[in-house]
Amino acid sequence: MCTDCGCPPPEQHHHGHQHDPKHGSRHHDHDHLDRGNVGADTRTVRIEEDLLAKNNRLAAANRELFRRHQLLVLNLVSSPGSGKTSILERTLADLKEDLAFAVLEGDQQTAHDAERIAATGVPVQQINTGAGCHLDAHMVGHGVEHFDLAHTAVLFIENVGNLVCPAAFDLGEECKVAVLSVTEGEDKPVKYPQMFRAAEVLLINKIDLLPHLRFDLEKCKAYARQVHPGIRIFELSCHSGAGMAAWYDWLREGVQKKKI
Ligand SMILES: Nc1nc2c(ncn2[C@@H]2O[C@H](COP(=O)(O)OP(=O)(O)O)[C@@H](O)[C@H]2O)c(=O)[nH]1
Ligand SMILES: [Mg+2]
Ligand SMILES: [Zn+2]
Ligand SMILES: [Zn+2]
Repeated sequence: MCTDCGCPPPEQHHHGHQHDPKHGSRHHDHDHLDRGNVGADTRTVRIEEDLLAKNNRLAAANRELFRRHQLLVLNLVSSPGSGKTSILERTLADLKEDLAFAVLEGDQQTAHDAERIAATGVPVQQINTGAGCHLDAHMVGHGVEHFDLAHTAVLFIENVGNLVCPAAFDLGEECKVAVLSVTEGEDKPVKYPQMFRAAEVLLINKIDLLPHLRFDLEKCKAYARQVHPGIRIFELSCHSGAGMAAWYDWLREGVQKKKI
């Protein structure tokens, strides 16, 4: 949770715009919390709940917007460097003729990932969170204002690299897709169970490196299923292309389900 790790609360993000609460789900009201005199533990807990409640309200508005546009929205979560942007680059390059994509890129600083995505020709918007360690529903609600959602089938949200905080924040997505690369150690699902419980899908990336590592793939999958029975697991390498076809089939299936 942000209040534990010290990232600034959303209300420190000031707006130069007005929101019209009557104007559908793209616009939301901002009943900013009074954060004065935070000190007592009970008050801290209370604010944590309020922040999450506010986030959940904005996430519900995002979800309604995405539903209206029959949009498949996937929230990519992982530690830094597992290969989220690389998986996106390869996926977009391979599927962009068949499916209309848009990408929201979350990072504390820089537009490096947005530049990598822009090179594929897919619409992309960078969100910099500054000291913040996760994206929240409010940032996503504004981020998607830059896209033509009526002509988009899949929105990828690349979250800030962090296996802890993004687990707690609903963005209005269809589901979280966790990426774990084989260089990170097979025990991460049991060390960060909240994240792997929150994710419906797990992409085990960089399997091209397995011959060089001591990484027990079966144990990793067993750990993931221990914290989340039924989690959907794909083993792949976006460098070699191994296993990408099954991930693409899952994506296409998800898009089809949205059209029903
Ligand atoms: N060997 C190998 N390296 C990969 C693979 N996917 C990503 N990488 C490398 O991992 C590093 C981090 O990738 P990046 O996509 O920036 O990760 P992100 O921080 O999760 O977005 C880069 O040096 C990539 O080239 C893969 O499938 N195999
Ligand atoms: Mg990235
Ligand atoms: Zn945090
Ligand atoms: Zn706003």
